[in-house]
Amino acid sequence: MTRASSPWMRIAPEVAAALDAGRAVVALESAVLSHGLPEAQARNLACRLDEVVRSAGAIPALVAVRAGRVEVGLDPSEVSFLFAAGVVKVSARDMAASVAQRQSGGTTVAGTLAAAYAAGIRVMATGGIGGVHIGAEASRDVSADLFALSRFPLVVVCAGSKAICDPHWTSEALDSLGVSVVGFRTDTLPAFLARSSGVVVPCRVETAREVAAIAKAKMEMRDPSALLVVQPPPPDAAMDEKELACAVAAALERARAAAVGGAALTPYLLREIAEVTGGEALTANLAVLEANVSLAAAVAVEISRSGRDAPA
Ligand code: PSU
Ligand code: MN
Repeated sequence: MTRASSPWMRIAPEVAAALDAGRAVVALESAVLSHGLPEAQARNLACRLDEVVRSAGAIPALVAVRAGRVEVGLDPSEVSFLFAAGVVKVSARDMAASVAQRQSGGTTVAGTLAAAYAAGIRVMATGGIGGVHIGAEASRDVSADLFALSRFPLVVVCAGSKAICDPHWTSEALDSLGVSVVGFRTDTLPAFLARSSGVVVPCRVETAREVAAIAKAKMEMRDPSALLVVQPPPPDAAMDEKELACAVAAALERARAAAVGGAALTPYLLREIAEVTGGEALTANLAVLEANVSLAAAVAVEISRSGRDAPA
């Protein structure tokens, strides 16, 4: 199959060539760059994640929307537009409008899944997915990431749902949506920056090859949903679960007092949590992203090795 760019989507030549040849490609989200981290860290992170994917033998495909075009495969040197004024956070619901209205934006997991699927990419990585928010009984705030995971058959590597979500409710929602969750060297759902939420995951694997085998089985069954691989943060960077919960509670309190809600809530809370923890959360966040991208690249390499003859 030849991957054609279109008026609304541009697939970088290197990514298109890799996909055509059945080589490993890893899609990366960009909302974490535009809305999740301070600019200096985000710029460094873009370079670092690019290197991590390449050193594992895969091709990175950073996804974002630039002036109304969905870019699949941005070079780290091209990310400046993500830090300009007016850059939006592009979730699944926002994709068409941001294209039609020529906006620029960082894509969330949901937005990235939609673009990566359209481009033919099988694997993506992120830090934490959006989930069912703490306080959702009143706010009804449930991330579109969960529904996107039920619609796009990619392997998605994460460290659970972001810190401001409830792991029990998020796990129940994934269950209801039929999303397969696999613990990578863990029996429980990680709590994003802390190693465990205590919520048991239904399946455990030890190697990237095992993940690839499950992904292949899902593909052969034409299962339309994602395979969510959850990996705990590296031990040396992981935060204490209680300390993290305290920082989240403090940040939520401040958000309530400042009446911040909707799509602006995550970026606000992340800033607050970084501040409350004196930067510890930021360091852990960067380590989590790097570890997840590394695992995603290893999985993509295994899939390309074993699955060239699998049905598309
Ligand atoms: N987790 C983080 N930082 C982030 C996000 C998650 O620690 O920036 C982003 C991801 O892009 C995720 C999105 O897909 O937040 C979910 O946003 P929402 O809850 O508005 O759907
Ligand atoms: Mn939300």
